[in-house]
Amino acid sequence: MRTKNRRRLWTALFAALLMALGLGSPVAFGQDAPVAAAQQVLNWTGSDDITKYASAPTTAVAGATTIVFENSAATGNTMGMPHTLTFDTSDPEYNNDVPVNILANPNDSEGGKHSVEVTLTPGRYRYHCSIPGHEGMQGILVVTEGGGEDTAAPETSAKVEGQKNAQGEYVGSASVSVTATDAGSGVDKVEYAVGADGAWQPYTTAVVVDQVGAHKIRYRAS
Ligand SMILES: [Cu+2]
Repeated sequence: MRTKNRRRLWTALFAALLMALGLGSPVAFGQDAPVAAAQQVLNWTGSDDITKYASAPTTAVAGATTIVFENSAATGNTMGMPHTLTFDTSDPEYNNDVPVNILANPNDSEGGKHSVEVTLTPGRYRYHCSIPGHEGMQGILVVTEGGGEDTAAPETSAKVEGQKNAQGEYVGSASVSVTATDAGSGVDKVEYAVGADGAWQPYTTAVVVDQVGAHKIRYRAS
């Protein structure tokens, strides 16, 4: 079983910008570390039926994946019958790079629930139950490209514009513009939030702040 963990492709960059209107402190901002998306989990289940899996995924995206196969009373197996989740690694028509072969029985040491870590690649995988007489338990899993190999967060920056007084404070109003670029897969979206706990909103145009006081504008891009 391969256990190589490829980091998922979606990354985000968070940053915050502090600005002062009328009274307050000078502009400052900081950045948090990129955040990786949760790993993909695929679930198969077995029951008393020897003609098909009780449930099985049909599609997935390429990359690090947890495969879970449960064959227990909870998934409809009341007879203590074993099943396997076996990926075909011999037919050249399908991907053969993930040698999953899980035998699960409601009465085994795991209570019939097993999981393995794999790395899926784009293409089609054929899986089946290898117990004699269970040939009907089979299917195809279609794996698509997971959005490229871009693991670098976008470059983001923010700029405050407006008229300032002698103390460096903005007078009347200030306009905050955010830019984001990404040399890899490109920028998916740019968002901003007003205040330390304001809701994230899509960024489309410069944000105008016209309330007196110190303001924190957060921004991020993925
Ligand atoms: Cu079976």
